[in-house]
Amino acid sequence: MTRPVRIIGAPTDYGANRRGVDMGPSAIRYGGLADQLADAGVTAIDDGDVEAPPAEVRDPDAEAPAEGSAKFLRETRDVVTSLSDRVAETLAAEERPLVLGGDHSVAIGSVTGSARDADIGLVWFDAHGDFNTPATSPSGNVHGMPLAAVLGVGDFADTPWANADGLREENVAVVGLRDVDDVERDAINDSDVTAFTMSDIDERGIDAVVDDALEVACAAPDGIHVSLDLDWLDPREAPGVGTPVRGGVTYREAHFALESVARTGELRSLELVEVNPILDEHNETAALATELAASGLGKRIL
Ligand code: 5AB
Ligand code: MN
Ligand code: MN
Ligand code: MN
Repeated sequence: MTRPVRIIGAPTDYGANRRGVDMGPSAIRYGGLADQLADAGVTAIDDGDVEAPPAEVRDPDAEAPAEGSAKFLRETRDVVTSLSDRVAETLAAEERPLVLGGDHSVAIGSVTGSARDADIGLVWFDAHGDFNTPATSPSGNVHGMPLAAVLGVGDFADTPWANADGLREENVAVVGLRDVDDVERDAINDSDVTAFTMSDIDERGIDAVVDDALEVACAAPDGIHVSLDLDWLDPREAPGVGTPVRGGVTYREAHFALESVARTGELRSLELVEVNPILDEHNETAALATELAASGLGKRIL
């Protein structure tokens, strides 16, 4: 782990219904990120946040979009475009981006930036598939669409700013699914993405499932991006998220998974998303996110 880590905050809530997720970057910093990274032996530089004006300032009329659309898509485009540049510049400087969300729509920026001039793999730890498109989304919330967006699924084929150049479905693994919409399910099954449900983890254990997911992603030549939605964990461990779903992974399973990521030596970029301090209990979800980042970045116990 010689590459310095560059922390980039993306304080958005455009993609989610529940306000407060835009305070995620400060909550994660306040939750002890610098100490955790120092503990992991990582040199970290905090680059501050990309600009993301509050939703009210940007587009007061966008709360009620027409059916079959996506809320705040223009605002999302502006933020993820600058995030994408920051991530790509960080990698060009031989540093490793650590992106702090923000709602999960920020992944469009992280992944497109990481996959610029590189063929990368992607591991998506999440309760949800995030495989909706504006046409299929039941909510219009873009945080339910970023995986489809970066892969150019459906309407997103015509949305170049959202598509990741160097990412193929064959190198994408989703882990921990337990809440998937009907049309989304068909789209995932029709794709070449490899998806593991919580039942797969129940049946085979976290180690076998994460090994398989990492094998899929690490088949790409230029390293992997890991996108960690905190709702991947059980809400008892991670209450501070906007869309909690019972039956998630435990504290230890999550650490083990991130430790497995570190062991591959292939981690190219990492992001922590969907931490909502308004819904959290004493900032524990943010603190947990910092711990998991340390595990992913190679914190050693012995
Ligand atoms: B998250 C839902 N599928 O599209 C939708 O937290 C939920 O980034 C999306 O995983 C959850 O609105 C998005 C119902
Ligand atoms: Mn989720
Ligand atoms: Mn998500
Ligand atoms: Mn969520």
